[in-house]
Amino acid sequence: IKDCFRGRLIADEAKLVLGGIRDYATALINAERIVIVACGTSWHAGLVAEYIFEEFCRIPVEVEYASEFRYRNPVIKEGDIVFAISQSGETADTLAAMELAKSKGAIVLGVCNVVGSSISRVSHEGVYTHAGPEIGVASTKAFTAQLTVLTMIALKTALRKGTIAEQRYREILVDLENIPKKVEKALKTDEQVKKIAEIYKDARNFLYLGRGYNFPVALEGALKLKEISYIHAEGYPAAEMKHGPIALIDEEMPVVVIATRDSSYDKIVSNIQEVKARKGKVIAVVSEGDSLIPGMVDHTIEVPGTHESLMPMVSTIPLQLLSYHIAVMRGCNVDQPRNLAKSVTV
Ligand code: F1P
Repeated sequence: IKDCFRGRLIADEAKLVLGGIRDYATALINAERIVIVACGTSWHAGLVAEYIFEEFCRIPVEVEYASEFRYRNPVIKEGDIVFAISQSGETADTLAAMELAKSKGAIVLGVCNVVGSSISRVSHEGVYTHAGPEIGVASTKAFTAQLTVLTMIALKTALRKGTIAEQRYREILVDLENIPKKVEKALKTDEQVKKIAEIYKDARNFLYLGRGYNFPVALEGALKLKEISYIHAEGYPAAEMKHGPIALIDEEMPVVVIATRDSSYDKIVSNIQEVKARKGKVIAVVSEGDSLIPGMVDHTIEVPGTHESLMPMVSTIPLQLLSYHIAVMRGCNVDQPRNLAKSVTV
């Protein structure tokens, strides 16, 4: 284990933000760009990280499916920072992408859950998420833990770079410390989500929409439903709806809209109006106390508010619950979905 992450196993990441990547902290601060490689849910965590790194650190970020990156000839320069994110630490595509990046001179930093896994060994340095074992195949708490680690790395980097004011940094850190309580509260939507699941469990398709930080959440919500309920679901940036998916909307189509209070709130309200005008059934995830959206939609699920960059950790919870309940009601094995492996090692 010492060899994996250079002995910097960190027990409490909240206090030792860059504890796992100290040797490369300066390289990260000076990076001209960051590339993130991952698969599935971890790739969605990478998308959130893109927004966070770009907003706070002003470093350009590209997020690549490891399964594509490894088979093409990507432009990687000596000293580029490549983050590899993986729950299992064994995903073959992610490992191959890391090896490719390393062969081109990149600094490869791992974010993974399983101590001593292959990905931790291939990383130059990295951070363990310590989310505990995922019981099922579909990644859930690993997603939240990946976001926590990546947010802390981005915030600390931004502070050292001087791209975030100290006051703002501290405010977001306080919000981050309050996330566990908010996640607990979001989990209390369980009974309400179960009732919604009962209504839509036989739907053939679902659409998930989000903007900004909630766009990757829409993708993740759709993936969870596909993985464990075998219902076709598409996640889309809400603003892209008018460029195609709007044609799918009718009274048969449940549309899950992640519409928490953030800088794109007014725009997502317009998107909800567009869906309702076409008779789509809207299930909206909103911030506590929202008095506008509940009057416009078919179902609302309230979650506690937080800084918009941290919202994915909270807003993803009811979507995980929705997939879970629909899967159970359809008689699917939520822990071992058909055709899926916990570690995709081929
Ligand atoms: C990536 C992943 C998971 C998904 C399933 C298949 O795994 O796509 O996100 O839920 O388990 O593998 P990992 O690299 O994060 O372990």
